[in-house]
Amino acid sequence: MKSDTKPDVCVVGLGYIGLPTAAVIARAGCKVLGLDVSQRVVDTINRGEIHIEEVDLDGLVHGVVSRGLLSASITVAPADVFVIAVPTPFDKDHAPDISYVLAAGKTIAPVLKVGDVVILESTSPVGTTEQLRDMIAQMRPDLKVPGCTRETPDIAIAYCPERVLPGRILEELTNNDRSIGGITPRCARKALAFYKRFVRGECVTTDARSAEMTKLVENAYRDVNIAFANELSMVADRMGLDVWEVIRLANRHPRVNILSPGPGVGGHCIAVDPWFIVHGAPEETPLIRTARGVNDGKMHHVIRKADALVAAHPGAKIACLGLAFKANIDDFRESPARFVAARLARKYGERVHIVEPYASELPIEFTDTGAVQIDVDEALETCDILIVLVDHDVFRVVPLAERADKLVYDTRGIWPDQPKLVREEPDLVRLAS
Ligand code: SAJ
Repeated sequence: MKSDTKPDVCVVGLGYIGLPTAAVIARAGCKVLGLDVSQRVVDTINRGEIHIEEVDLDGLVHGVVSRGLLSASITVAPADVFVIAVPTPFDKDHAPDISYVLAAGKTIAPVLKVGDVVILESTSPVGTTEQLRDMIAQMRPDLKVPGCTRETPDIAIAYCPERVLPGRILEELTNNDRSIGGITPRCARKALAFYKRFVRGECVTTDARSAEMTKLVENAYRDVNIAFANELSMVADRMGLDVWEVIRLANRHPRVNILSPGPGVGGHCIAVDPWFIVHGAPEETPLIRTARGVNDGKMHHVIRKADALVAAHPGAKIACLGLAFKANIDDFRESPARFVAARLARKYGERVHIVEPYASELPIEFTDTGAVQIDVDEALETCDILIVLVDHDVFRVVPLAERADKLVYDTRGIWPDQPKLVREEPDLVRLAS
């Protein structure tokens, strides 16, 4: 890669991370080719449109596509820097599946040339970047690859995890600090020079394995801390206490900062990544494993409590507020709210009403349940019981006067002034236990 000119970049995988990343790199003036296996995705992007929702992404993609800086294809082409941002799911035994990463490596290997930089961004179990390197070495015996040669390698390979928060991706892609782990220090320096083109946050170099573990640790840390909050909420239910009040007071201690309980942990990162650590060191991870169990268990606790509440009020009209996996986004993947609402819809049918301002229609599992989608105003006018599953701002701002006579099960603690909360019905807590 010539240091004086802007590198041509190929981003493999145009999903929630790959597409915003490609767009931000293009905005920095690099010519970017986005690769995806879906022709539909490729066509959408080449029209200057997007297939995912993210704040301000539509305008950015439209701009860089129309300026000729970003294009998409299902066929690889030579570039100077390759950024791999493909999914790394796990199987039914929670074992990580890195086949998409290796498939991406297989795709780019034939076009690699001397001077190229390959960067893996996908959340990956420790050792994946080395496996990617081994695969490239196998496919391209003509290239000297880092860690496998005593001479100066022909290419650089590094791991640099994304750490952006859905809903704030564009801002965080630019402003967050980055950990850049090279297979060798030289690889890290090459990748660093690339990230410096579009990242304003600090870029810290390390080795590839440490960077892989860092990403997993960040999400496991959050999972464990959310589990603590969720466990407290179940203890508080048992004791008839308001967990929000207890947390508010405890957080006044200068060294205590308890997170917020909710209906469980959703999304595709925090509920997944801790398993990569557990899988790598099963004997040494009782805490991380237990936290996963607590957070999954919290969803079932909410289901039992909501079910007991609805069953105890025959004829009452129920509104489930929210389906998204967290506040103010339209992402419904792995969402505990969606799961809880669907369970109620299947059991109680037309008594159940779903309020989700970020969904134009209800997800497939609500079909034929009898449950219907209504807006928040109609819910406030017509429903007797409100079950708050997501802390969308549009719910948070509902004034007390409009909900004072409702029976509320608030799993997110958005209405601390609510007079009739479910926790005040001790029989329900007993039923839910
Ligand atoms: N949640 C709670 N209580 C809280 C905080 C979150 O119940 O106090 C729930 C949310 O409602 C949601 C889930 O946890 O269901 C996850 O939400 P989140 O906002 O904690 O995280 P994600 O999944 O949107 O993004 C995370 C972020 N990781 C960390 O904060 C350590 C993000 O920076 C990562 O880039 C992203 O995972 C990822 O891609 O790995």
